Amino acid sequence: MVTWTDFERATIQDIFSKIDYDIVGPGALSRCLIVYPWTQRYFGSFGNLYNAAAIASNPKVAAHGKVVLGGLEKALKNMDDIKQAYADLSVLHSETLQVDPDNFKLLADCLTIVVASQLGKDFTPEVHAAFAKFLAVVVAALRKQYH
Ligand code: HNI
Repeated sequence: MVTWTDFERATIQDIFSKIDYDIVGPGALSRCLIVYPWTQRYFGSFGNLYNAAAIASNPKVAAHGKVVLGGLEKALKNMDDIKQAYADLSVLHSETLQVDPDNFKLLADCLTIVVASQLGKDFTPEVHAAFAKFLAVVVAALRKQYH
């Protein structure tokens, strides 16, 4: 069971209230596909992922980036039991999509970079630590079905 301080709870809520989902979701997913090109293998139906420009302007990547953020919002709304909230997502990623779970951390790192660039000076070390903890719990919940 994960415990959250009041600061962490307030900070995570605050981050999500400040970020633009239409920028962060697509930005993080396209960054992940560009920087870690092996992650492209799961998105064979998304069409042209030939180079960075193609990935950044691919509408399916953008749409799926927003879906991923919708997934994070589910974690936000269920902070006291993210594992349970993510049970189906974990089964989907492990058994149906067969995503290598190491990739979750890579996408989480890309999300951190894009959120940091959105928040600017508000992304203090304390805010970074709270967001890193949130993403670590999300990644652990996604990995649950793999154990
Ligand atoms: Ni992921 C589908 C959330 C990491 C590959 N993913 C989803 C869906 C959500 C989601 C939500 C939609 C589920 C549904 O339709 O019911 N994915 C998340 C979250 C993370 C994550 C919150 C980590 C922060 N997914 C990853 C990673 C990969 C990945 C790292 C591959 C590298 N996900 C997929 C694929 C699909 C998917 C592939 C199906 C896409 C489609 O539409 O065909």
